[in-house]
Amino acid sequence: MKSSNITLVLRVWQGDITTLPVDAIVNAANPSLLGGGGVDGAIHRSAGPELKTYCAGLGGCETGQAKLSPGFALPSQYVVHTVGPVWHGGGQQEALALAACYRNSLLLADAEGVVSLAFPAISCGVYGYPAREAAQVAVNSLCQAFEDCHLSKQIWLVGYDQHQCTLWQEALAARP
Ligand code: AR6
Repeated sequence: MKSSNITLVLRVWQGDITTLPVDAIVNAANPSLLGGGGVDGAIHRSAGPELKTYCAGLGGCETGQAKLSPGFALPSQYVVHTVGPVWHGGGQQEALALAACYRNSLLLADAEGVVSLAFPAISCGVYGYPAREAAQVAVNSLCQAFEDCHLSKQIWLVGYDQHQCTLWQEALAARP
């Protein structure tokens, strides 16, 4: 049964997620898990080639799911790879898929003993999800999923730019 004295702290941080010395960072990957552009490219570059070799053995990842790897040369011990939905206008259950990314990433990290965890704005770059709506989905999903965690969490919501940080702050202010 869940202990009542575990705590959730959500904070916003601006910068390159690959520099954060947290237990785990989350990657906004694609279904191949073999790397790409955006934050995925940055994570693979910073982790080194061992990450791609390791990910090749993971068998890919479906949208909304999450898979774990070591961080290799990153300051973080782990990378949680998740695949966000491609935005098609909102009528293809994109919000459900995005919520699943945050939930499954958090629960996978919790099962591995992770306490400090950093998320980028999943799907808000190449995949085109409107960033304001995505931030609300993310914060709601994390707060709900924390109910099923066994360890306290310090979660960093990372914005690469100031605008994304403002959207994270607004979503936190409106959290349930
Ligand atoms: N640190 C923090 N945030 C970053 C960084 C970084 N180093 N680099 C970019 N962002 P995206 P997606 C932000 O496109 O939309 C890849 O090719 C960025 O400003 O990385 O989920 C994958 O392989 C944006 O707010 O991910 C997939 O094919 C957010 O990270 C596809 O892109 C997400 O942008 C996934 O697209």
